[in-house]
Amino acid sequence: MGIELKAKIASKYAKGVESGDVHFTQSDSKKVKDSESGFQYVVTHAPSLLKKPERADAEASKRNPFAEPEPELTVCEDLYDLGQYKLLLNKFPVVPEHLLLVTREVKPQTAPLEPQDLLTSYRLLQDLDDEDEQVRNLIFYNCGKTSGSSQDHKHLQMLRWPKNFVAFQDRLCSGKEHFIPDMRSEPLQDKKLSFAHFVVPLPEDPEAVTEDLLAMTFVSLLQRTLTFFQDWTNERPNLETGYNVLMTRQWLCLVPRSQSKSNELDIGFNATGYAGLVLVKHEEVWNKILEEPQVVNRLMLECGFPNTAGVSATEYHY
Ligand code: B4P
Repeated sequence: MGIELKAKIASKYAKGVESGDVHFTQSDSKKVKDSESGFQYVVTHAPSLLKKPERADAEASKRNPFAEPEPELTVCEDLYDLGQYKLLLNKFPVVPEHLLLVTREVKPQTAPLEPQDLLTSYRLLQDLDDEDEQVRNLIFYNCGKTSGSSQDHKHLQMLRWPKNFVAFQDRLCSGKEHFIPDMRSEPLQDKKLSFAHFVVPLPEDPEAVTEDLLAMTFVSLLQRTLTFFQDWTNERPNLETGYNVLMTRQWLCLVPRSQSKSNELDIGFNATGYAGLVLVKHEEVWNKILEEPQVVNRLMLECGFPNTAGVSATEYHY
């Protein structure tokens, strides 16, 4: 299935670009290192995204593009014959072959992931990753307005991981075994980062990654994530629930979000930002981040919540 699906995606994408149905955006990318935390970021500058008012935002206000997606963008009408998902090409990619895993039934983008969403995502990763070719993918879910999502129909996204890029989640999970966080064991969280994030390594053996294991792991991370929206209700009563879910074959990560855009600099983040993949549209923001990569950690906090590393679940569980 993997080889067949890869070929289908590649051919659909090539045809889509040629016919103009896929609007690929050219960009520059640079890898930078934050000298304070030691973390890497891949910063991508795509200024032409600013000049395209006709793109996703404008479309979002007109119609639901996922209810009846363009056939030219549809890779699978019914992915894996489950009767649940369509697999589409992103119409406005910055990275080639950017995919969308869209529910066939109309569901809201504020709904949590279901066990089958998680297992299907893992299956896609298994089918499209290729260790020999150093091809790795990231699946992500922007849940709620503050998470950076712009379309309300439930969808996950899949992006090819930049070559030789090590995210903070990779460092955190390196050499660690899978576990399901409970009252005695907290998810992994890196003290050096400013913002709250919850990470669990996934089993190395794909056979061990079952629907139950993914569901239990996700729920344990979601419980911690939702705590923030209860704890902050006095200070910010209008705070909407929002969070990002990030998954690779190696780990699952949730990040609670307080806002989609920074006030300090003109930049917004979706889940990819919280893997260290920072998309920039404005030239001055690009220059600022290249000069001072440490600013990213500060912006992430502004759009997230303070790190809770070292705080046990009993202290902030509800
Ligand atoms: P959302 O979850 O709602 O929003 P988003 O990906 O954050 O993209 P947004 O639309 O806010 O654009 P942004 O300027 O941040 O996902 C909806 C997705 O549906 C979008 O990706 C959109 O392109 C796509 N879409 C809209 N209409 C469609 C249609 N008719 N058919 C198929 N797909 C449709 O980002 C611009 C682009 O860069 C987006 O594609 C985004 O996903 C991508 N991107 C963001 N950060 C990135 C990063 N760090 N690296 C690479 N790409 C990145």
